[in-house]
Amino acid sequence: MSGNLYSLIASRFPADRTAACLETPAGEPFSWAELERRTAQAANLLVGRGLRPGDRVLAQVEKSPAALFLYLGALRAGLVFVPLNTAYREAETDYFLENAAPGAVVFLPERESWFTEAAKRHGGVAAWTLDGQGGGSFADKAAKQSSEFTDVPRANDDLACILYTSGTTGRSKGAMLSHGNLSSNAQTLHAWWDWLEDDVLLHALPIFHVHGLFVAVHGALLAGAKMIWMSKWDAPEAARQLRRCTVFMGVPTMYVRLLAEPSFGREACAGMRLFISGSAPLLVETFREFQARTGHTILERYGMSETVMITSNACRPADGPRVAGTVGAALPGVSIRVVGEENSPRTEGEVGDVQVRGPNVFSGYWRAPEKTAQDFTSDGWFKTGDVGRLGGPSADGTPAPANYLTIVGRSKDLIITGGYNVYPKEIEGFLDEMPGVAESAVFGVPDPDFGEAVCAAVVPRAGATLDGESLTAAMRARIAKFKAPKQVHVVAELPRNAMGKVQKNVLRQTYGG
Ligand code: MCA
Ligand code: AMP
Repeated sequence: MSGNLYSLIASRFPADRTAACLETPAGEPFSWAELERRTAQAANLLVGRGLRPGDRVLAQVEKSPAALFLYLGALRAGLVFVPLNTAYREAETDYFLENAAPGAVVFLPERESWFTEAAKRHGGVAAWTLDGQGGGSFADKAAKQSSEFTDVPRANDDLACILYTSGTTGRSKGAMLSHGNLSSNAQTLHAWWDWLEDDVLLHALPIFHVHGLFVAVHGALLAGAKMIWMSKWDAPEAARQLRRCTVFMGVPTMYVRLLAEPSFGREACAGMRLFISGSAPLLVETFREFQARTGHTILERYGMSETVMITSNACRPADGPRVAGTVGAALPGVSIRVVGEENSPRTEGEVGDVQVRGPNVFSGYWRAPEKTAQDFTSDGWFKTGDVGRLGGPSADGTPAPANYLTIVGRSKDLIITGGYNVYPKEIEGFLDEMPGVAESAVFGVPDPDFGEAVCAAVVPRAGATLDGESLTAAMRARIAKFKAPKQVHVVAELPRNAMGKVQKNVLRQTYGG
């Protein structure tokens, strides 16, 4: 078998291809045979348009079974899949098109005129639409293709995906993930989380990030297990669907919202085996309330776009405990270390920078060798930008196991809102372009629903009058809404320290109440 991730996954499909691999919440099934056929048709269409192994396929599409088949079809054809958040607006998407230089784009029908024009501007790449119901020009053309396709052989190092992750310097960087990175992590998680063919995963996450596209999808497919495919998050619906599921993966906001459903409790979770949380810190209160309401202990794990999954609490009691407030131990085959100045090792319980090494770690940022070099140590460890400690006290005061990581903060200036990452530098760049703005500072404030909410302070230019509400509205029209500040405060000046650096902690204290 080649190193093509799809070939690995396909080698585990159940013998009965008439069984359902996906089902919509309303019960419409999609069989394993249909997955094989539709992914082959997608691959044939892409290859037929002249795309060659290594070419990029950029997709900004709603979540649907067809969107999943497009991703898997691109893998089969040896192409590099580049998924984009549907919330990104034109100003953001144009940069991704230019940077990724794709050979094909598949996009939301409502953006057709913009994409068609942009595709021409970026060198006349193949351009198709795909809507949330699985219709559009991509689907129409794919349906006419052969349903046979021989997977293109791939080596472990060959790229499978580029995931854009915002950068501290402003523009997003494309994390290059190989077939080997994704296959190794999928197999590790398969074993560590005890995936079974009988499992049924409630898939309620978006499929343009690591959590929904890799951790959830690869987990279920590699087990030959069925997914209930919710196209959009809806807490009451999720609570209903959980009754026929065994595994759920979500960001902390989803757990907070499930707990806000008065009828959600033990009955809804009676058949459940495993609840997993990640992408943002799970509050100890949420962990405890969930335990009390459902009898289930959430398993928290930690990862990044650049590394896929790094650590996890234990699934089986024989492997260890699930400790509130910690993200568990390094996964088998993955190494982590916590370091101080000049990468000097920290002792147990001491806080430092978290670094990672292993077959899961990406090879670098797309067309950005300097950024890649900055983020690796000379001895090959990737600097996560997260700050944490191994061992030390856990939330209930007892010592956490010595190999368990607790994330206590970040050295990178990053806001995580509802599981989405927002880099203040990028938002400050957009705010500074607004008429009348002299300078701005973007920071996160605590939010009961999203964990953190994006907030901004702006200083007007001399003689200009600014209004926070108008600026909030202007930002919502220009960039993805989850990135737009929920509040913009107009201030005479930004608080600065003696070195002239903006004191975001002061802003957080002032506006975080
Ligand atoms: C939606 N809104 C948000 C967010 N989501 N605002 C801030 N932060 C957010 N995350 C805004 C919308 O713009 C809208 O604004 C209003 O909230 C309601 O929008 P709606 O679409 O109804 O929201 P929702 O569908 O209920 O979405 C909330 C959500 C979603 C389910 C929590 O944000 C989500 O799916 N988050 C998961 C992200 C994820 O998959 N992260 C994994 C990254 P208005 O009403 O004003 O118009 S991978 C990763 O981080 C690593 C590798 C890892 O470890 O997994
Ligand atoms: P992304 O850039 O979207 O891949 O997000 C990666 C970042 O999400 C990590 O560097 C962490 O800061 C954060 N993250 C992911 N999982 C967790 C977790 N369980 N607890 C705290 N932070 C997390």
